[in-house]
Amino acid sequence: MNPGKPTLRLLGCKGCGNVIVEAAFALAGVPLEIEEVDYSAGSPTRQRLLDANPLGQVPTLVLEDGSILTESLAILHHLETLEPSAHLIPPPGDPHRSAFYRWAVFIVAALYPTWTYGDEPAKWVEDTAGAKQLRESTDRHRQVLWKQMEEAAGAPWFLGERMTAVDLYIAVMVNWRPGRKWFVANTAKLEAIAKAAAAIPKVAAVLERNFS
Ligand SMILES: N[C@@H](CCC(=O)N[C@@H](CS)C(=O)NCC(=O)O)C(=O)O
Repeated sequence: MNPGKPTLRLLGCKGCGNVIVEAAFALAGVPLEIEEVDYSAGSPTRQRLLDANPLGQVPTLVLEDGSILTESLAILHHLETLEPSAHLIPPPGDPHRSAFYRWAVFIVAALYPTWTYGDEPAKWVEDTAGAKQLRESTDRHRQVLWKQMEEAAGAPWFLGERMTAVDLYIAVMVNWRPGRKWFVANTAKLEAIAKAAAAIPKVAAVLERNFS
């Protein structure tokens, strides 16, 4: 294999969850080709995404042999297998491993769905007033969850001395609703983690490409 040639292809869109994966790959020094897709109904690239991932979500990773890996945390695990020196997941025996799993799963299983169901509520609730309520309730619930994370956050990184993939989720997700000003006002520790991650040049380049 030519180490300079990207063999993995990430389907994603600007500013979406794939940014977490892009930042992790950049830190690990594993080449990745990005294919821009738009998951919205009616978009010309939606069918391409559905063919790869019937859930129609990004990130979706196409592996060297054409097989598909979905779910950001599963993709981060795969990266750790490819490049264990990335150290974005505490290895077996590390005292922070259980806390890593607790909070990484909290992010993907509790926090992430607040956007999944709140971003386009009309997809899930036909009635306009109900859709508005779903948007508002998921927005409210997300703030409760972020405050729970703030309570648990360490310094300088979420789990203490060593940066992990949890910090990358934070660095990307602070750019989504409720928006950066809310984090500055309400979650000083998470804001500091996001800033610290964004100060790492390889992460900064990915964030810049996606959020500027
Ligand atoms: N559990 C998934 C969530 C992925 C997700 O919800 N991605 C959003 C974009 S940030 C998406 O594709 N939304 C479109 C949809 O759910 O239809 C993960 O962790 O990768």
